[in-house]
Amino acid sequence: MGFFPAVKRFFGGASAASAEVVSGVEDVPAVAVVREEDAVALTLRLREAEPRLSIWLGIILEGVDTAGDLLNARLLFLLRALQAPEEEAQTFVRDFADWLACMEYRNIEEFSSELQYRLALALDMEDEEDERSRLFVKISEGLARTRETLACRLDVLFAGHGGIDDAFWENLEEIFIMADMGYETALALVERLKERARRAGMTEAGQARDLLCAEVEKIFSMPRRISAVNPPEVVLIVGVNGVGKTTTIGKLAHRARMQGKKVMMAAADTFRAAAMEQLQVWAGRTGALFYAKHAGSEPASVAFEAMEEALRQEVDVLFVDTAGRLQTNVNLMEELTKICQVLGKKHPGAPHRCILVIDATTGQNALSQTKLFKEAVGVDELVLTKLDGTAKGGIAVAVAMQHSLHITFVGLGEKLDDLRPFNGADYARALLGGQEGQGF
Ligand SMILES: Nc1nc2c(ncn2[C@@H]2O[C@H](COP(=O)(O)OP(=O)(O)OP(=O)(O)O)[C@@H](O)[C@H]2O)c(=O)[nH]1
Ligand SMILES: [Mg+2]
Repeated sequence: MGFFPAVKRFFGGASAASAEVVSGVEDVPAVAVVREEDAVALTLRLREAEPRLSIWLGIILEGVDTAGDLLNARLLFLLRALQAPEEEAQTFVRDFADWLACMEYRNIEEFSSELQYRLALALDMEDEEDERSRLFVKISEGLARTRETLACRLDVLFAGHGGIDDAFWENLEEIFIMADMGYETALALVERLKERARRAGMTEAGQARDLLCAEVEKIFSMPRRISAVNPPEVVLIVGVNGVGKTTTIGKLAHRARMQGKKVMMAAADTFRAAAMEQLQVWAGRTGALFYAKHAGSEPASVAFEAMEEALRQEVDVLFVDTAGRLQTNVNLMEELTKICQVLGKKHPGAPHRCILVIDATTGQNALSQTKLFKEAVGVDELVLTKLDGTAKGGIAVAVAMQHSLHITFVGLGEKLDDLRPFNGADYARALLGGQEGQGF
């Protein structure tokens, strides 16, 4: 649920945006206002514009180059135009201004993407076409290297092969292996495609792309789950060293905060003092509560006490950060099992979500990571980070196919807004090529 109920309609009432001085809400400093004549012009332009967040934002930000009063006034104007409750609109603007100051961002290019992201979350507009296409562009960029090895070879095969025969399937299998899917996955995927092609009565290689896209999309579609929890929701983050666990907590906490939730982070990575400080910085950036003990404390005891604190303070979500560990280190994997046990003892059902973070630039090792973490803590979902780097896109297919796990989010960079919900259809399209808007 967003700060504001899903605002999909535009300008429901006549007095959508007012040009009054902001006052009357305690602790909120007066915000500069949009001049009366500008307000009229803006209102008219917004009303005529295509109803998309990026377009509205483009209009509102015209002539705004830097952070400051003008930006705040225009944002408030847009939120009022969308009939956001006054207090929540002001909180949004104030929080954003505070964040800009904290990050020392001044020029609009430094923060416009974050601003659109925050608005999309707060207005519950993230699944709109706009946001999805922004995500698609980013994923496509990250998968550029894989596309060279996969989509281009597929193009050659599909265009040049003519009829479907054994050599076609062998070529396809080789292409999958080269795209980091691994032997087993490549073999299994080809078998599934053969079956699909037989059922569809397909005889020409040129028809195979749609079939392949549909199959990959199917691999990513998982059965629905119960997402309701007994609060606080407890999210345990695990994974090997340096994959982006702590950063992902920061990004997930940011999303939760933008959706109006009270968040706590627990530093159960007690291995390094720097790891606790890193998490604390993320807590500061996102406005989350933070729980830590001294370096070297037992991780399970930190988790237990943080759980107590989260219950006491009635937080909505508790994120538990853990130290990176090799999946083959039995002692450290047992430590994770213990963390799960103490959380569950204090709060039935916890951890409600155990997220395995996988670095998308990793190759086949991701399969063994998934297997062993699953055995130790019963992984519920995967987050795939560093898709913006030289990602090995095929690994997502391999992991999802062999372990039947939801990939819920993808990391597309180091900033707060660089985490997006995973969409199997978009990912398949970015990975396998094919025409934009082909719509599978
Ligand atoms: N490009 C890119 N970098 C990322 C992404 N996620 C994390 N990083 C970077 O990866 C590095 C490691 O991130 P951390 O969040 O510290 O990783 P970690 O898994 O907590 O590491 P340990 O706690 O040491 O095991 C940092 O430099 C992050 O900024 C991503 O999606 N894209
Ligand atoms: Mg970490």
